[in-house]
Amino acid sequence: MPVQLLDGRVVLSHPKGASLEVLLFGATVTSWKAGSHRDPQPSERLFLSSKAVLDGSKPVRGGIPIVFPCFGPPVHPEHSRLPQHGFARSELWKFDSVVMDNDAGVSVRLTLEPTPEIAAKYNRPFHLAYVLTLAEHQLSAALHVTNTSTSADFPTDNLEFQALFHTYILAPAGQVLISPLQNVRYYDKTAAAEEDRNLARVESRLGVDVLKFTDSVYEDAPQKYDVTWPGGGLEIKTNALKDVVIWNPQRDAGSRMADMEHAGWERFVCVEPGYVRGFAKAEPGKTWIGQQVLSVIQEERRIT
Ligand code: TA6
Repeated sequence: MPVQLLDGRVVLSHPKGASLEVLLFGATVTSWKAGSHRDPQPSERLFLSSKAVLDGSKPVRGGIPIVFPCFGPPVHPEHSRLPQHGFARSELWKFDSVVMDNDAGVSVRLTLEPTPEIAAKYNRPFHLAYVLTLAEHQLSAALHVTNTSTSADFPTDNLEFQALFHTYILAPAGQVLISPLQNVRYYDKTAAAEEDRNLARVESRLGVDVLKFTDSVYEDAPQKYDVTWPGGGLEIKTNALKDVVIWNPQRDAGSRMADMEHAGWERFVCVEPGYVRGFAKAEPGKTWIGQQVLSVIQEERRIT
């Protein structure tokens, strides 16, 4: 059964063994299993905390939460009533359709439209569609943001938003390197002083590690990344997601998170493609599409 609708989640099964699970809650991917040429046996590629809350009462700690319409604490006036990272990851999405089901891949579409609860905190007309496509060694996630405004009722017709895939990659945090980010401008959110958090820095490293508490927002980044470690890795390609966040809380911050399993910070790196510096815009009736494509790296790639 390539697509199964089970209690509040959708399970995709590729004919060659890969699989994907996504909760209707937040349209949160909670599992992606894929093999490689070297090791065809599918294995889990995403981190999901064993303490993650999956009953819809809070965002999921792990997998791929969707961040929309704001990243971090809201700064846009239209987002002032929203929680950190917006509402998309905390709302119940609808299963819309099976988009593709063949040997090339299995693809489904989930949707989210304004509910009274959403409108009470975010009074903008919008439509979200999320298209997930599972291939043998690859996962594509595409967020379609449509500005359904047809009138000039609002101060500005354009829909202004931020969007990001908060991807928890299962990886040995003590050995993982992310490249290429050398010479890219970034902002260090771990800095104590606000002025230091807002200070534009330039990455000097060939490969970025997360050996210490890391929360870095890279701006106008390459939109293609290798996340590698001895014996494994993922390649990430993106469209329209000009920025990327690298995050690992490490022990101090991680141990204070109620839904972070003990020493969970040792088992993942968050590599989060997004549009988070400034705001993406969709004109009335137009649709913006942000996509990430995760591929299992088939050969040894190390940054020397
Ligand atoms: O993407 C990094 C980040 O913004 C960190 O600052 C940290 O807050 C992380 O997201 C997790 O946020 P959450 O709201 O899911 O606990």
